[in-house]
Amino acid sequence: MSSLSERKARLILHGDQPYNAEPPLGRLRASYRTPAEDFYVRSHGDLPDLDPETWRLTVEGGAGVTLELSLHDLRTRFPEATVTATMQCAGNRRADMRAVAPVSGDPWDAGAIGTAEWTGVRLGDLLREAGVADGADLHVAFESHDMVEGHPYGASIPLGKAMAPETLLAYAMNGEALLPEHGFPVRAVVPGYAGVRSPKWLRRLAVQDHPSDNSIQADDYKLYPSDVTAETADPTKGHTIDTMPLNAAICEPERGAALTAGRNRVRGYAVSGDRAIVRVDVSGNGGRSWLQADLEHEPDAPFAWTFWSVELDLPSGEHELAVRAWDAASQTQPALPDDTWNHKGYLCTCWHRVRVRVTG
Ligand SMILES: Nc1nc2c(c(=O)[nH]1)N[C@H]1C(S)=C(S)[C@@H](COP(=O)(O)O)O[C@H]1N2
Ligand SMILES: [Mo]
Repeated sequence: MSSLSERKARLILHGDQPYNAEPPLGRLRASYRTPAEDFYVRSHGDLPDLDPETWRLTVEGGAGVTLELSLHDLRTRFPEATVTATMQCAGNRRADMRAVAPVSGDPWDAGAIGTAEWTGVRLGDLLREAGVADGADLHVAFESHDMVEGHPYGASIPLGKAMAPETLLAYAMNGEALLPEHGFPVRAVVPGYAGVRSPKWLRRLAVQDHPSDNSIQADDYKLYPSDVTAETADPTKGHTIDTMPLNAAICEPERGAALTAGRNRVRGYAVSGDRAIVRVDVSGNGGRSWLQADLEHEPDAPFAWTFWSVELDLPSGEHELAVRAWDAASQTQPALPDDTWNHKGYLCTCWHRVRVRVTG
């Protein structure tokens, strides 16, 4: 395994402590499954250094049942499950929103996203073993080993999503043990939900009748209307970001690229929390006209992104390329970052626009 500092050097760094970084978009688009060392890292606190031999997961289930599981227990007491799914930060593409008006948080480009083959155990299998029944109006609250402003990281998901077959406690990513920055030895993977609900470095989980009261769950990752400010935000009124909305990005060419007149290939990704991508439109003139891209999607991976590509015939001059996707509910994306601007800069889903200069 490469060292953490070697891996950091591969990525575009937003912060060192906490460590936050994303890959260049061309590299992100190079493989459908993102290699672990090219996968964005979003951390709120320290990167815990955990010993897999002594690591234990405490599970507080229904009816007073408490399980204490080692990594060996997870691997041997439950069937192994593998899911190819996209993980995406709610702040992906925040930089575009920041161009409208100031927002808090790191200025992520379109690289706070990645897709991996996650292997572990189904959270539902473990919860059933802990005496939890399907269907009740309950929540699964996770607690992690990293410390965020003096408290352990914590978040929760509704029990229904915890019981869904796609939701895992993962110990491997693309067939290898998790890297330390991606949650070694065990993290949650909640496909279709914002990355914040997939806690890394798990320590404990509990079934309870209310969402986690950890500030990550209770205060952060809420969607507000555009007239709400940091001073007026009331977290009890903000919408909790769970399922991710429809989004798409151009990965190649990169912003400001110098191209040669004629046919140029444009490539990117499209993604929707829990719906299929049915169409991707690409424009070479800022959205005045559109061509349909070819789509590439892995079969049997409903929670993974769609790769797309199209050839545009570009004359000399300055052009604005744009992309918008359509999902299985026939919905598409807003045109401008202004349309959904919020002071936290979450869920920037407007048409992704890339200016290029074409000569010759
Ligand atoms: N324990 C813990 N889990 C966490 C986080 C964190 O800071 N601590 N960040 C969350 C957020 S906001 C995202 S987007 C994803 C990012 O996962 P990755 O760093 O493996 O890409 O992890 C989530 N799980
Ligand atoms: Mo995130």
